[in-house]
Amino acid sequence: MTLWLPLLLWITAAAGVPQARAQPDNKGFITIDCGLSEEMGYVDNATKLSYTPDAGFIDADTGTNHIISPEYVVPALAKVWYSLRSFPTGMRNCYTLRSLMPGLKYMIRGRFKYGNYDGLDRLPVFDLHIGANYWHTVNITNSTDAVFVEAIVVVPEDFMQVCLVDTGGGTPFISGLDLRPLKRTLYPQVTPAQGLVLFARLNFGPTDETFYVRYPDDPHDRIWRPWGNKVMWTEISMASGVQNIANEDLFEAPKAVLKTAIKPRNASGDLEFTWYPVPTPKDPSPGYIAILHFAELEILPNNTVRQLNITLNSKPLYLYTSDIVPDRIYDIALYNSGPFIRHNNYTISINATANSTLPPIINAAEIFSLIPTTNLGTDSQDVSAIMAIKAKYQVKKNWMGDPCVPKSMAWDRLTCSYPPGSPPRITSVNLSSSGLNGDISSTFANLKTIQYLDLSNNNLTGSIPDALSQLPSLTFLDVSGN
Ligand SMILES: *[C@@H]1O[C@H](CO)[C@@H](O)[C@H](O)[C@H]1NC(C)=O
Ligand SMILES: *[C@@H]1O[C@H](CO)[C@@H](O)[C@H](O)[C@H]1NC(C)=O
Ligand SMILES: *[C@@H]1O[C@H](CO)[C@@H](O)[C@H](O)[C@H]1NC(C)=O
Ligand SMILES: *[C@@H]1O[C@H](CO)[C@@H](O)[C@H](O)[C@H]1NC(C)=O
Ligand SMILES: *[C@@H]1O[C@H](CO)[C@@H](O)[C@H](O)[C@H]1NC(C)=O
Ligand SMILES: *[C@@H]1O[C@H](CO)[C@@H](O)[C@H](O)[C@H]1NC(C)=O
Ligand SMILES: *[C@@H]1O[C@H](CO)[C@@H](O)[C@H](O)[C@H]1NC(C)=O
Ligand SMILES: *[C@@H]1O[C@H](CO)[C@@H](O)[C@H](O)[C@H]1NC(C)=O
Ligand SMILES: *[C@@H]1O[C@H](CO)[C@@H](O)[C@H](O)[C@H]1NC(C)=O
Ligand SMILES: *[C@@H]1O[C@H](CO)[C@@H](O)[C@H](O)[C@H]1NC(C)=O
Ligand SMILES: *[C@H]1O[C@@H](CO)[C@H](O)[C@@H](O)[C@@H]1NC(C)=O
Repeated sequence: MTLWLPLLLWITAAAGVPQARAQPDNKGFITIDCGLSEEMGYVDNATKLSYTPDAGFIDADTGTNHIISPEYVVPALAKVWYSLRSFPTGMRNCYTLRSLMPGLKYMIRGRFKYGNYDGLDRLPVFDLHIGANYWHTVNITNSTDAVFVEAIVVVPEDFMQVCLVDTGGGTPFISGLDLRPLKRTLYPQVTPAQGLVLFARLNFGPTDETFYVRYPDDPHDRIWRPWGNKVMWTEISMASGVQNIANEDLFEAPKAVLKTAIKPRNASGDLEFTWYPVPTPKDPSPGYIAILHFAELEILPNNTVRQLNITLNSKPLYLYTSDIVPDRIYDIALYNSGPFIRHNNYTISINATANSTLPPIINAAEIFSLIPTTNLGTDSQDVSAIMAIKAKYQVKKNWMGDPCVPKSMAWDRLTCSYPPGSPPRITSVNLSSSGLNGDISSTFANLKTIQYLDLSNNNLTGSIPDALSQLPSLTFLDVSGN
């Protein structure tokens, strides 16, 4: 029997108690409550994680704060869902998360609950980008839904930008943003060139079907959705669960998730899950990977054996997986490294083998689609320089996100070069008649490939920094009218 997988994740958790906190915590977690008007953060009652207001992660005067309509506020709703920030102006608006470890893997998670905050009852569709790369299209289909969007990516720099992109489908908004560092060994499918976007993360068989496992039961703070179907499946659980996580465990499914499983009600039945691929603007048929977790929870009588045959659309799912025997000590995690062959629909079947005397089981599953993360951001020295210039002169314009990428959203008044295979460079800056005040920043000289610099007709004072004369490519400099 087949069960269709859900596309969205819903969650409600207990409310929080206010408390001050404005820094990433000692676990490296950044947990942002977007649109929170209070200056202080607070501690979430359910997870004991500190939520921070979003003001420190976004340019001043960017977007507007709102709260959801009262009819969407229910007693169990966590505080993070009450407020949100919307972005009625600008094609691209970005959050910047700083003090990261370049080259490390991070899980990034946005949350979205529309709750008719604008009184217009108009459900938006918009895109999310991570730095220079497309991440996901957020398609809000119900005002009540609490939508999570998650990716696991390698962060190339010491910062990460998460951008909301207006694609003409209504005003982008965001309720919360979470960043979690991950051990390098986890999720080997994630490379500098490829990220994972969460499709489903399921905890099979918990008796309490409202219980989402997350931090602290999962030290990585993944959110595991309870999933069962009492008509087709029955639950198995073992109080102690599997004993431990193997050293070389690549996915570290938490014990709280592994200690429950499902098996078919009919002892000669199977377990099947089906999903349709969800097309994206960049990829009509994205590739998928699945990670399946198996651990034996029953004490098996002598002369019995539980042996699984796992198939995808009736073909062996992974190499050597036609005779998997779940272990009582360790989680067996089966996974593919590259995407499945593209299909119109995907059905994973977990059957008992002919030799098996017991029905199949499964404890947990994660399914992801793949996104390329190959778009290079602008040269990091150029980015630091232009960010410093933006900050010094408080340039407004559309100066948000990566300066040169994507080309269609490159910053006004900048010109970039796009050398093949290496990061884009800034080649001209034209800030004429832009109301600039103060001295001419020597930071302009950190734009090493700049050819044109037009600062005419501003209120700049002082002398022209010497360093500008050292720039090898600078052929045009206009400081007249200052
Ligand atoms: C926090 O959780 C505790 C224990 O679950 C509960 O007694 C308390 O009422 C909660 N506080 C708030 C503000 O929700
Ligand atoms: C958003 O979801 C609705 C309902 O599922 C669908 O009809 C629509 O095509 C989707 N829009 C986009 C842009 O994906
Ligand atoms: C939105 O979701 C709620 C709760 O799941 C449901 O009661 C309601 O019917 C849904 N509305 C629409 C328009 O689908
Ligand atoms: C159990 O499954 C077998 C094989 O699919 C089927 O023949 C049998 O009728 C099923 N039994 C029940 C009680 O549904
Ligand atoms: C199962 O086998 C073990 C070792 O072969 C034996 O010690 C034990 O008594 C057997 N249990 C039963 C219930 O037959
Ligand atoms: C799944 O894909 C197969 C092969 O393309 C097709 O025959 C089948 O009808 C599809 N099933 C569903 C439920 O869409
Ligand atoms: C597993 O299932 C496949 C597809 O149904 C079948 O070809 C294969 O023989 C099965 N293997 C075992 C050990 O049952
Ligand atoms: C099934 O049992 C037979 C007989 O014991 C054995 O030859 C065969 O290798 C077993 N198959 C698997 C997949 O374990
Ligand atoms: C800079 O922009 C101004 C106004 O758009 C324009 O008049 C001027 O020619 C530009 N300078 C350069 C060097 O392109
Ligand atoms: C320079 O500053 C003066 C007074 O502060 C102002 O009147 C003038 O418009 C400014 N000029 C430019 C080009 O911004
Ligand atoms: C389990 O495997 C799939 C795919 O090979 C078959 O379609 C199912 O019929 C099978 N289920 C059982 C109970 O044998």
